[in-house]
Order: sequence, then structure tokens, then C-alpha cells
Amino acid sequence: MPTEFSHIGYNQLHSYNDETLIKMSEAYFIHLNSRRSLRFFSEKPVPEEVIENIIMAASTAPSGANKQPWTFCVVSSNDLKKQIRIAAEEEELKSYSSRMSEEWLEDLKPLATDWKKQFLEIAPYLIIVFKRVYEIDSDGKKHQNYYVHESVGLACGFLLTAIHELGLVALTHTPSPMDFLTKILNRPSNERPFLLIPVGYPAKDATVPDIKRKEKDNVLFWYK
Ligand code: IYR
Repeated sequence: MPTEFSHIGYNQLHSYNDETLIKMSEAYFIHLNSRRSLRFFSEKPVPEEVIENIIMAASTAPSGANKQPWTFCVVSSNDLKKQIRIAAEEEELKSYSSRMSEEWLEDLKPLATDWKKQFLEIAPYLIIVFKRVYEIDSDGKKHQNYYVHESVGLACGFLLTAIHELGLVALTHTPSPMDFLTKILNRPSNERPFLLIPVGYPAKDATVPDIKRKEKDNVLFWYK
């Protein structure tokens, strides 16, 4: 398929036999199934290089037309964390007390969440993921990005997997609305906040809700 753009050979990294594949895939499921969203963090520090590496791992995600429409901001400053907590709690208080529906509040009961977000000041890092809805070139001209939600969602999935792989924990937090993050972090007009992800080690006494994942019958439908 000759084109004016060059393609290069793909070197397959591994080729396992079926028996090994089955064992490895079972082990991988068990490993990922032990991931939990954590709301209780330790203040134990994590090296900055680790955060840089997991973000670069997230940035290997597939994206529409390879536009890589994401920006990852890492907050470690106590002052900024405090500003983010104050602004998030202000919005969350309004959400929990009047904006969320009865059904939504009922659905959240097993998680025991509320408007208070102490973890925003305790976790060593807050990773704020922005989606880039378009690009602006040096002449100020706008250029399209494609499948931005899907692409940034995939990058966040990669990020959460990398965090779990390392024995660290995270919360996919979505204070709503999130535009305060654009202001506090002084982000450009083509970026919108997508997820706020505190990352660190779990607190010693951390608990998680006793909730279950769906069984195979409910998530997988074969068409052979
Ligand atoms: N954003 C709020 C509420 C919340 C919403 C969903 I959907 C959750 O799965 C959990 C919480 C909060 O972070 O508390």
C-alpha cells in the first residue's frame, strides 16, 4: 500500500502458546480485579519520576487520528491542593444538597461519599487530566481533534492501570462542574477538565465499599 507517508515494520513483542496465554490472561484478570478506587490516602511521598513515567505510559493510548488530545497537569503544591479542595467542596456541596437527583443520591449510598473531599489535600499528587477539544497553532488557527472523549478516556484507563501495576492507588474524581480547575491552573481555552485523579499510597486504615463487579454473564455476549 504505497502512500506518501512512510510505514515501518511492526515487531511483535511476544508470541506465547495457547496454554501460556490462558494462564497469563487469568492472572491478569485477577490482578486487575484487585484494583479499587480509594478515598483514603497516605501522605507517604512518591518519587516525581514515577508520576512522569505513568503519565507518559498513559500518553501511549490510542487516539483519533493520533492527535493525542490530552494534557496531564500534576499538582503537588500544598497551596494549590488547598485551593482545589475549597473550590471542589463548594461545588460538591451544591451538588449533594440540590443538584443531584434522588436516584443518583440513592445510587451513591453504598459508596458512602459526601461533599467533603479531604483526600484532595492528603494525596501527594493530584493529576488533573484535560481534554483538548481543538488545537491552536502558532498563527492562532484552530485545528480539529477527533473522538476526544474516547481518546482521553482510554488514556485515563492506561493511567489507572499503570497506577495499579505499581501498587499505588487512585480515585477517579469528578467534581461537577469542574471549570474551577481551568482557572486555578490557568489552562488555555482549548482545554477542558476531564478527570481529577488523586494518586498515592493507601492510608494504613483505608477501607473500600463492599461492592461487587458484574459476572461474566452480564458483560460478555458471544456471537460465534
Ligand atoms: N462527584 C461526586 C459524586 C459522585 C458521583 C459518582 I457517578 C460517583 O461514582 C461517585 C461520586 C463526588 O465525587 O463525590
